[in-house]
Amino acid sequence: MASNYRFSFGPWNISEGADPFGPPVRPTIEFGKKLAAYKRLGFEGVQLHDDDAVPNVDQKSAAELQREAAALKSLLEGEGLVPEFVAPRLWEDPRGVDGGYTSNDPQARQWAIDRTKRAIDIAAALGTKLMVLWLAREGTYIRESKNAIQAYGWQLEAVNALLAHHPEIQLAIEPKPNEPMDQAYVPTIGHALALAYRSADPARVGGLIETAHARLAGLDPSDEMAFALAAGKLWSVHLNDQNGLKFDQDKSFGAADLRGAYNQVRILELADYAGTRRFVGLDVKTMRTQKADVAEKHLANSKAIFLRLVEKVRSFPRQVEQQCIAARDYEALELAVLEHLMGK
Ligand code: 3MF
Ligand code: MG
Repeated sequence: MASNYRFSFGPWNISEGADPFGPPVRPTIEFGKKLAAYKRLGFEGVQLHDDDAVPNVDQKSAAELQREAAALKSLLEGEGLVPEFVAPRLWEDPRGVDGGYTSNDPQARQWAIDRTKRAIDIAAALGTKLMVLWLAREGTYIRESKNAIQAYGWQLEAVNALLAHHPEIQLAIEPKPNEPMDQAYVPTIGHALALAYRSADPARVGGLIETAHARLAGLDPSDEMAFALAAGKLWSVHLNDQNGLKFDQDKSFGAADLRGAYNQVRILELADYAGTRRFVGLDVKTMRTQKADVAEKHLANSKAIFLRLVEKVRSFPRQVEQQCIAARDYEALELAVLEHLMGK
């Protein structure tokens, strides 16, 4: 049965559209309406930024945070939904403009840590242990603007401060090599896990691999996943697709590289990722200029393609694979894979 995976997406995956050159093409949809889409589209998990969960996080008292997070928890329960993770949205605040944890400004660094502690409190109140850190602006536009050695030290100090804030919280670092920065400080899962093992509690620091981010780093997403899986540290994925080295496209899963998508599913199957009960997260956006009435299809389509690829992985003739590997006949293996994908 290919139905044992759990799927999630974030409210930002139903979006206004637009590109840097044009106006919005779809109306804003309020959070409550987006929540209603989850069950309709066959999703159980909700990925949340801290301010998706509690708007204006910085202005709220601890009691307000608790109350609003508790209200969201019951709203989600009412819809039969589970919060997968909370991620601090540092990159949209003016204080985070030059990075949070690695800003040259000590006040900005302190704000980033404090804000993330609030995000942790929200996660705890919602009943999830998973905190995702996409280190959006931790990096530089020009190398001369920061001392990168010092910045990596600050990044580690921030991770340790967050681990100390809550004894059970788990940090999944979502590496991305660029955008919004020219160069990010933690561009790959190798960097993320090196940081994890240098932290005060390596068991509580892992990773999340996004297909497009790995592609932007010139790496194979399935091998990035494998690196984390081998260490027991793949705590979520953001499946999507990316057509070459350009802006982060967040295309539907399999849309640009179907065989690459197959290989990501294959590696998740080899690791029995479904058995871990961790979510298969999507981080997909509909095409920028699509009209509102079709602007949810990318989510259902990505999930459907994933499940079709699970069937493809499970039905691949193992004997052929073994024979080809034993004979070191990779040409035959490649043809068998292509024919299998094309349905011969
Ligand atoms: C950017 C991303 C982000 C993260 C999200 C959760 C807006 O490229 O992928 O999506 O996934 O912030 O950490
Ligand atoms: Mg992502």
